[in-house]
Amino acid sequence: MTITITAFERSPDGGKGLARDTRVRWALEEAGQPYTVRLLSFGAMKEAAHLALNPFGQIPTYEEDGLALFETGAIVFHIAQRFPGLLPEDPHSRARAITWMFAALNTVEPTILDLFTARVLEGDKPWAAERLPLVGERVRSRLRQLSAHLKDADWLDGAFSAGDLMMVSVLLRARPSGILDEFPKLAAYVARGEARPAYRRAFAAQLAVNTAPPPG
Ligand code: GTB
Repeated sequence: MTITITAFERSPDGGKGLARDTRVRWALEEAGQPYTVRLLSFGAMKEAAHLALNPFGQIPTYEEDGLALFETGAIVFHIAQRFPGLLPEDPHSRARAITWMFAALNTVEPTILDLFTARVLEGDKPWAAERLPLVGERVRSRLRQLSAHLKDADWLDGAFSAGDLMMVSVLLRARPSGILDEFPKLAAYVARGEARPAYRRAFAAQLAVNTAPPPG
């Protein structure tokens, strides 16, 4: 069985691990599964061959023995179901870990993406100064709630799971704004995720791609 994922040939973040292939690489590393990476230019992502894998022309995608997936939620969930190490065996604990994956993607990530849009993509618009505090406050509200749940625990629900993998991946995107560091328990939670050997391997692999000299 060969697993192939797609990633940016050159990520806009220069290899800080913020592009979404990092969470898929991390899941594969946690599961101990080897994988190969097909690197794509922005142009190639919009060509028919890639659109057949992801109709939205985005990375990452995941291929394994005739199965093709897109959406990191679906990909990480598939990896976690297929291989041991990312979801608990006990049915209730498993359902709760899956709930945290959805919470990361549906309840926390949208606020953080809005903040990125407001700060980076729309930062020069005339209305940006008015909008930014509102968007920032929505992120703070979610992080306050998440921090109140986590308290001083290492992980969201007992042992590390795909729920933590997804939540840490999502929270990392809030760090450049400085808001993550306003919540020391969450900043420490993210640091625990980043310290995991599997995360470090995933981060190093995407960094190597993004710091390699251009081909030719
Ligand atoms: N919901 C989808 C998923 O979870 O898989 C979203 C996938 C997605 O947004 N992919 C982005 C993409 O392909 C790359 S990760 N964008 C190109 C396009 O849409 O044409 C998003 C991303 C990009 C850059 C940074 N960065 O520079 O920090 C971080 C994250």
